[in-house]
Amino acid sequence: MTATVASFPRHDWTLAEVMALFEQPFSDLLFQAQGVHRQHFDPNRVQVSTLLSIKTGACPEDCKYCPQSGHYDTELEKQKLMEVQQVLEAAARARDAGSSRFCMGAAWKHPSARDMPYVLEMVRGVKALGLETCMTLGQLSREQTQALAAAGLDYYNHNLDTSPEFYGNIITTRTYAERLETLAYVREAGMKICSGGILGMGESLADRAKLLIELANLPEHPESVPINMLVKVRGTPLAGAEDLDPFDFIRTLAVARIMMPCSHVRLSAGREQMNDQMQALAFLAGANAVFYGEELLTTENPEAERDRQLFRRLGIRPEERAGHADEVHQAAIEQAVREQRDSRLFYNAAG
Ligand code: SAM
Ligand code: DTB
Ligand code: SF4
Repeated sequence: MTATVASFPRHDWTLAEVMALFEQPFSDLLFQAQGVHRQHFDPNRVQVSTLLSIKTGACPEDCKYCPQSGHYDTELEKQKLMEVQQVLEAAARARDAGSSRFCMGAAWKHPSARDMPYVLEMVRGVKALGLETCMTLGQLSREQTQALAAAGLDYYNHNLDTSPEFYGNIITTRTYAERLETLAYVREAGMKICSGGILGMGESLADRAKLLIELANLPEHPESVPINMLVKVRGTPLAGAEDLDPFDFIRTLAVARIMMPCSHVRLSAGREQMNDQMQALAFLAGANAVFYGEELLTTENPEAERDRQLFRRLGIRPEERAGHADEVHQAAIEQAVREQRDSRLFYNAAG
């Protein structure tokens, strides 16, 4: 028997309730999650974002999963902050390939005052291309957050990664409280939040439940909830982590969908290691966003062609860009034309 859970946004989830969701038989859980999903979304639309690493490697943080941490020898090619023009060229390519959002990531503990003007220029430029903008730059001060919002940044990605209890096993150079503070600044500045975590780092089922509770019990749910499957990178302390049971990964997507019914749940890192059947199950569990393009930040993502074929075989269409209510009418019309062209382009190459 499937427990009845109201599918409106709640912020008072208890551990017992969430554990009960996880412990349901797999089919009951997926049925419930798909029911919630259909109350709030077109089940055959998936939001597509493209990632770009704008500053790569040599990060002072010691996140045990991350190929970009300067604490581990991962044979990664380091790269200084990219030129603004190069970033805009990559964004234009992502737009023409059918992405609606461009996410720029930097391997920083926090942005420096010297780098901020370039970062703000990137936001303005990507926005002017008609794309939604997202950045993930580490910890932000209140002033930096306000400046990013003023430049037109739509989303800030800042993951909680795991439960507060397990956090210290994975990262020792920053605290959970600091992560929450940055998220609060992002909200205060009126931006949308992208925050989620990683599965497969040796955490328990209760840790997964507690991560989702942290996210769902925020004053407002993050608009985007990335659920990453650990990509095991040689040289990182988690390179030899035990494989995650694929059904446990799918269960977590389903529970996230039920707990945050109006959020986009993003099937994030790890898709390259998943077969098509597993990705189809992820969409059935309520995942409705992915990263699109051959590379995540530094590791592989499925080839664009493989994704186009998968979407076609499953009858999935990419979500169109959100309309900008504050833009003039003419700009809205031009955007609609571009969107039509972009979604055609997304399929054309698949023939
Ligand atoms: N430095 C910034 C920060 O940590 O907030 C932004 C970039 S960081 C690479 C963005 C996110 O990528 C991390 O929070 C983590 O969830 C995810 N990530 C990094 N390495 C990963 C890996 N090997 N497997 C899965 N997810 C990973
Ligand atoms: C998120 O949660 N996953 C993305 C994005 N936010 C920035 C990053 C995944 C990184 C995977 C490892 C890499 O490619 O370096
Ligand atoms: Fe640095 Fe972010 Fe990687 Fe942590 S996850 S080491 S903060 S780039």
